[in-house]
Amino acid sequence: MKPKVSIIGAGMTGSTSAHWIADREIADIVLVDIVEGMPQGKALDLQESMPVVGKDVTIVGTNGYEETAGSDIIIITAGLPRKPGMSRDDLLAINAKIVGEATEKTIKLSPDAIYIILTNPLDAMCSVAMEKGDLPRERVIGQAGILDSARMRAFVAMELGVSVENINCYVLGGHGDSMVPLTRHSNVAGVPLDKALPKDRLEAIVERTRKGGGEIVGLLKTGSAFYAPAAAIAQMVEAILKDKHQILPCSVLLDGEYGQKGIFFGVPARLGRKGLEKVIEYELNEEEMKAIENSAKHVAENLSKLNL
Ligand code: TXD
Repeated sequence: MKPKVSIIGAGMTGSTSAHWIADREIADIVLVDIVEGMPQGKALDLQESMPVVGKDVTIVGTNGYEETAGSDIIIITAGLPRKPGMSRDDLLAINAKIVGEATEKTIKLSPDAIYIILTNPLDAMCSVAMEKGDLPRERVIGQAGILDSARMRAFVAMELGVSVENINCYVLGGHGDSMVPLTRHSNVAGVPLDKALPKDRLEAIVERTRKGGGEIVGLLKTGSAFYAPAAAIAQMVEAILKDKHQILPCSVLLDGEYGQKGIFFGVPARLGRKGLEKVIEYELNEEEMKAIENSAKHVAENLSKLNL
């Protein structure tokens, strides 16, 4: 029997995650949404594409939760996305309610599931899921850092005309405009970014990375990014289900690492079959630590508004 992954919220990111996960042939998938017929329609359409791509995966769509029973992983994307002019934080109260309910309903039917959270504001929503599901730290992981790092990698690749596979970038911190792109730890085939690019070009790439989500929202006008966030989700799912012990930038609950405690925050995290295995701590200089503290302050402020 294949592992089972349930995705709560079958909108843009949810259904695209289903697509990327199905294409990796790593799990059967359940898509849940409150919109009648929509998850069923998307699941059936995706199921009908499987013969073409040659993948044996079952995809089910539903408006209820019964079908999610016994899931290995629950992915929560349910909630509202940003509209132009909105910050991720504007979504706080409404999405906290949605994520809280989705966690309470799913944990009853899948008591051992690992939760991957996508809904914004991301770091605060991870805290909501942990609290409502009474989950241990290992089993709640937020997706943000893979996306932010991938954006930076894409921009560097475009700038240098080099394969994306040669480019390693690490963006840490909260998933917001205060995120921390670590240029000193990022490199092109081993050459540090500050040696591979002129200072002004590197600064422009850092700035574009920080505003990367807003750039897409501004273009789409009716929603936010979905291909890249969903690809990131699929990478996390594979790292967990295949017990890869892969180090990926993810939002996890800190317990003293990077000088922070009690908040979900983007850090390099080693993922395996039990979820979070270890937080990797980089040696940071004073300037980088300051940027981390500033970003952590923002996440903590958001969290305090929720009264969890
Ligand atoms: O990197 C990241 N963390 C992010 C986060 C990248 C992209 C999107 N990010 C956030 O994910 C975004 O700001 C939103 O908070 C969520 C979902 O974004 P998406 O683009 O997928 O939004 P959609 O297309 O509107 O889909 C949301 C779906 C929609 O179909 C609703 O009907 C459904 O969520 N929804 C629910 N499903 C189940 N149960 C409940 N209660 C519910 N409420 C809404």
